[in-house]
Amino acid sequence: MRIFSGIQPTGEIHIGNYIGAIKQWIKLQNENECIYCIVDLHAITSDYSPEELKESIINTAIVYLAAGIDPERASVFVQSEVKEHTELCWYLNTVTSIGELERMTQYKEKSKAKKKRANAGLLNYPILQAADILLYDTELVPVGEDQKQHIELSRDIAKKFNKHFGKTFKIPKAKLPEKGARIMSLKNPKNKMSKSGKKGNAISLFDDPKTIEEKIKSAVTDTDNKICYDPKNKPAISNLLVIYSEFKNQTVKESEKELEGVSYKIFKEKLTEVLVESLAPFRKKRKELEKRREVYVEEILSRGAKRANALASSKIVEVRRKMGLIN
Ligand code: AQP
Repeated sequence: MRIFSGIQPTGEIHIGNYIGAIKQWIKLQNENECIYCIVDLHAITSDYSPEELKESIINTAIVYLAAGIDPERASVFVQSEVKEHTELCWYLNTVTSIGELERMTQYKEKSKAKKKRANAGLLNYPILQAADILLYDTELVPVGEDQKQHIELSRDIAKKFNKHFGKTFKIPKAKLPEKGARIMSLKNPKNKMSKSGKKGNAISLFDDPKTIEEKIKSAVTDTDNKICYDPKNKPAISNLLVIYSEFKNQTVKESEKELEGVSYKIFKEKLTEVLVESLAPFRKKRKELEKRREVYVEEILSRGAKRANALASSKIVEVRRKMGLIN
């Protein structure tokens, strides 16, 4: 199967991004044709510093590789290096209604924070995402739960285009992890763990042991001292329990059994230990990759872009032809 997914180079990648997206990517790369993109054109819809963007793009590539993406099995590339993404985005604009875009939760949340100053890119973001996905005849899109609505819209856009211009695009499906599709903030379990969230809300993939310990120590818990999975009544502990289970590679049921009768204090110590141990190889790998960023990492991105370009350029010819444009 053809798989496509991406992450924005907008900050420190956290364990929510890992559990929701990257962990799935790693599993899928063994038996599928995987394309993992660094979506820099999405990132520029938020406030950003042009001086820091390039650095952030390469850092995101390093995260992919350090976390376990194998460039021999998957193509890793930067979105803006394949121009067909923006070209297809324009074509798809013409089959997408403004009403559909205004209904998107992410747009509503992000534009609310901006009041009247929200840029048009924020509204059109899901069309570019649809272009990213449809350009590669993608069948599966491994993402966290927050992106489910955008993938639904990509499906609708593809169906509309196909109806109008004849069968052109595959209809992609979102793939969410069974558990951990929405890892919550350590500071407030009602909010999603996020790169742009409150300080201490997220654990970065490269946090050092001391930082992990401090963040887990100050993570909010629920009343009473029982460790069980009950997201409605015990959202904070349920969230920590999911994180614990994901890094121990065991089911939540198995974790509940293991932690029966254990206090919150001891649970937090155990969680810290598991995170420190699990994230240590990522820190080590990143250190090695940092030294090779100019040659090795950039070479991987350039190879990935070539491969993506080959697929994208033949698809865009088909799209232009179907739309009656001159090739
Ligand atoms: N808390 C989360 N739990 C599970 N999955 C998550 N994802 C994000 N947060 C969680 C998944 O990670 C992938 C990449 O996300 P993105 O870079 O496109 O941006 P995002 O969803 O907007 O992530 P952040 O961390 O919340 O960034 P900011 O703060 O910049 O908006 C996606 O598959 C997403 O579902």
